[in-house]
Amino acid sequence: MYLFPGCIPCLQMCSLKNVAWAGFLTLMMCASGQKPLQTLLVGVDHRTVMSLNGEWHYLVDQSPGRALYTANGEINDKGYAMNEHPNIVGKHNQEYDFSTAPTLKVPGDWNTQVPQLFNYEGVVWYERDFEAQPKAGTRTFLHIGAANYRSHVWVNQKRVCDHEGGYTPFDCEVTAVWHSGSNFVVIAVDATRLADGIPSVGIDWFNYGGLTRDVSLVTVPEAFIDDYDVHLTDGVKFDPENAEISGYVHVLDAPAGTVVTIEIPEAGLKTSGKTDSEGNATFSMKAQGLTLWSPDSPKLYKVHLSAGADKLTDDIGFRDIRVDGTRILLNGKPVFLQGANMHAEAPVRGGRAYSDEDVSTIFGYLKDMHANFVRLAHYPHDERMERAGDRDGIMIWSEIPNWQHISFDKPEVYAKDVAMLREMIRRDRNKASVILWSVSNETPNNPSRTKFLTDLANEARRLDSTRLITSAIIGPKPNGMEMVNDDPLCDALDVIGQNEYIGWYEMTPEDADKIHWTFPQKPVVMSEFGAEAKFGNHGAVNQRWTEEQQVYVLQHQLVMLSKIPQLRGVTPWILMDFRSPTRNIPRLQDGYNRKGLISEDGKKKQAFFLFQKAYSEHAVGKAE
Ligand code: GCB
Repeated sequence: MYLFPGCIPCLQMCSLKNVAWAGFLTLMMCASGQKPLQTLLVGVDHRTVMSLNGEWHYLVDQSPGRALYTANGEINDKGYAMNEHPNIVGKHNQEYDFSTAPTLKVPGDWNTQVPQLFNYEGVVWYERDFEAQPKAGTRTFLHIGAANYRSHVWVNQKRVCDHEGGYTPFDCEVTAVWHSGSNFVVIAVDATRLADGIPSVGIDWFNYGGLTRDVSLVTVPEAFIDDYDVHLTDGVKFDPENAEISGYVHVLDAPAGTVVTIEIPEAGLKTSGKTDSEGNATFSMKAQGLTLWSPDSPKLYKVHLSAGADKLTDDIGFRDIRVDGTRILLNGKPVFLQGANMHAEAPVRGGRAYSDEDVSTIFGYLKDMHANFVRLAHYPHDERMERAGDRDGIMIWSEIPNWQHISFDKPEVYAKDVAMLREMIRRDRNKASVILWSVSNETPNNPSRTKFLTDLANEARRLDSTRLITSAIIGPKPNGMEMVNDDPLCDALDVIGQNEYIGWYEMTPEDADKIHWTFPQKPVVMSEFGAEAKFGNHGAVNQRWTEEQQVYVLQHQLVMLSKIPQLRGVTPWILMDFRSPTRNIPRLQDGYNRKGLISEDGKKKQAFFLFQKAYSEHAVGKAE
């Protein structure tokens, strides 16, 4: 979500009448009077960019951001952002110097790079010099894949943007502030958890701070393609005989009537359209004989887009996903989702996942397990994950970090949520692998939360009608052996996600055999269940933290799951052990949530093989 200079107080000051995105933008304008930055470039990983990955100098701010925030909470533009250097002779001036400061690798969290910063959740200042040769007739954006949690960006001492949200990309225009020769960028990243943040302060994962994903400079023509949506038209029914590809190409700052072309040579398709006064060109074209994307055949087509001087080629798959009663249909065929949950943590290396290698290791585990699905908990992961899902045929659940307790009664928090939802959808709407947008995880069942998340689910549907909307629900409390999910949030969902920890946090493993579930008549994905075990810790099935007990709990879960007629997917919690500062049993947890089927250093526990076998035999549930 973009913030503008002066807009943090604005979030509290302004009255919010319309909480939709447009209203949010109005809100952002009201204090600063500035036009909000709306650019969020789609498909950056398919453009030629100048990478700014690598070593960045850094300074650690005194908590809670002494150099970043003024006494009244505004952003200090005259401090470290100036990137001045101390006088060694002569008049005393500054007492910092980026040029001789130590460096951090970008992308990367600071926690796993500098031992002293392991638990640091405050402000770190990053600085990097770069050479540039701006070309006339072009515009350039600094693209930041993700920075956790709030970021403030200056180029050559001018603030170019501010952003809140740790897991989605943003772009800051530098055209007016950079020049030929040597330039510098300073970014202050504040990882402080906020009561009104998303997520809020209490989380069961590690709050890695920093510039955690790729950073690059993207140069585009003056009018350029900033957003597009190319999908198989989702008509009232799936009808491959009359297949059609439709969508839009948005050309920012294009004069109305700019010609846009969309070409898919391998499918023999080409069409063109003209932008309207908003820069939007919609299109649709008949597309018979397409090879549709599916896990068995993850076919991607090269899609060439061009508009005026700008062009871009993306790899896009076409598929239809919909719900029919309690079934999930992929390309008209019932599908059962065999998956696992995953946090964005790098196998073996540890820390935030950001590289091709991290992603290929994770997808290697999923393939080895015979999974066709992954729930990317609890926030959008690196875009490489969706790209890998597209290539490898793994369907994806993508979620925004509405985790448990959020300030559901605050309109400004809703506005932030809509912005994050929009950023998530915008980045990944062209990825065939993404089949589910999740609006939340385990939120308390009360009227303000239900209204908030129902509105958000409807907003997601409005933004993207080609996917299914879900949420991971927690509760009900067992009534004897009866579990009745009557959460009103289910009304707003296409697919119900259900979390439960029978046999671990509640009841006994054997109780699971006797449990009877009742759900609204919709498809259900059992989105979390599990038990903790330390790899290599062995013992009896009633001995906590052993691999044997983890398997025992999961075996009983499988008995229970096989009796839920509308079960259409499972994602055990979790593929890999992950860091969580709330998990503090020495020698067993040591700061890790140990419900992984695989340890953080890549060792497969017995539970992994339980699922590997069950999934290879398609033994967990039925597609219809
Ligand atoms: C949950 C949460 C997840 C936790 C997990 C656990 O219900 O959704 O974020 O990590 O339980 O291990 O307790």
